[in-house]
Amino acid sequence: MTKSALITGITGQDGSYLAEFLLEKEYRVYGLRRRTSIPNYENVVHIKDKIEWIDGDLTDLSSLVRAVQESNPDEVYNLGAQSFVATSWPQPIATGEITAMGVTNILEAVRIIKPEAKFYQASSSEMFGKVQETPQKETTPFWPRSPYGAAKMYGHWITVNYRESFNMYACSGILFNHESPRRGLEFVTRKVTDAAARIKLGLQHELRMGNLDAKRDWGFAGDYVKAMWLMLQQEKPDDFVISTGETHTVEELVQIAFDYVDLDWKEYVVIDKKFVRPAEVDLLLGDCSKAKKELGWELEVGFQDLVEMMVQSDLDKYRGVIK
Ligand code: NDP
Ligand code: GDR
Repeated sequence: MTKSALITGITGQDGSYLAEFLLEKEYRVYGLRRRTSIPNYENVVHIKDKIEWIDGDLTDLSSLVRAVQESNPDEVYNLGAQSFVATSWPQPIATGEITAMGVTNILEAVRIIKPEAKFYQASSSEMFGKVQETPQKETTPFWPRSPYGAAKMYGHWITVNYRESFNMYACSGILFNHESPRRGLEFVTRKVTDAAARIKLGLQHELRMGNLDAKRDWGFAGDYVKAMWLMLQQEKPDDFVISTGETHTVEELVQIAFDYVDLDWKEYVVIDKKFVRPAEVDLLLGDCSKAKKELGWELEVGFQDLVEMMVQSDLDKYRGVIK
């Protein structure tokens, strides 16, 4: 029988890869889209006609109730969020309403309309925040360092609570940073790969950056959405860390991107306080052995290949524009 999935955040990076993955598995895919002044289908333009669109917003419970009614889903993936950490300081309340309370809204819609649907919550390694243990795993205590991290921590625990209180099949994936050519331009990987391509082509002359010493565990989004699906195919719901088990500094990221276009990054990168955060997460490094063992999840794309794939994609994009 054809399965149905409802995805919030389908226009974002992960939503687009997950929708592709589920369509290949012959799911009926419903996507929640919110009203924007200019429609944003860049990531899903190639599959737009295969998605059943439902208008709604994570801050509007009534729209979510209708979305669950209309889609009658077997699986619900809650990927929608105000997901940019830096914006969570100037917009802490909106971040809380969407990224924290939005999770309760969608859980309530599922509980009221279709409590037997399986539910995935997009939790984040940002919840670990201040380093207390490395590598970080499912049992590592949380100490979020931003309004975003605090909001995600609420979303994580409310998901666990709905599982324990209402016996719902609700899982939380604690995903470490994952990137792709579809990553938003403000996130550090895409900002760097886009700049390396533009500087190489003479379209930009410098790259203004914040903290180059921060360390992240960066994987490929295409690999990570498979883990989301796997979490909903198990006998019992549970929470899993998804990561590569490698950490790199922002400086290493910059170096690989500029090396790929044969440029010396030191000639172009300027440190600008504007991009330094009020509080930083210094080191993220995940231990995903539980996911490997219990889900059989495996990573396919490594860090260097990921950065080079992104620079190449940005070069191709601008070469197309220049033509
Ligand atoms: P993106 O920022 O690319 O996508 C966010 C999505 O959320 C967009 O589709 C956006 O819609 C939607 N959205 C924003 N506000 C609302 C709202 N009020 N109602 C409904 N939808 C809304 O994020 P990613 O794809 O990178 O991440 C997916 C999820 O995973 C997020 O929850 C993120 O916090 C989390 N996460 C991401 C990680 C990563 O490294 N990528 C790591 C760990 C967790 P629109 O297009 O209209 O803006
Ligand atoms: P992050 O991703 O905050 O880890 O959250 P981001 O790419 O924004 O930052 C990573 C690290 O790079 C440092 N940095 C800069 N970051 C940006 N954006 N711009 C800069 O100029 C810059 N210079 C240095 C940051 O200080 C930080 O240490 C991402 C998001 O996808 C979240 O939604 C997700 O939950 C987490 O990953 C896991």
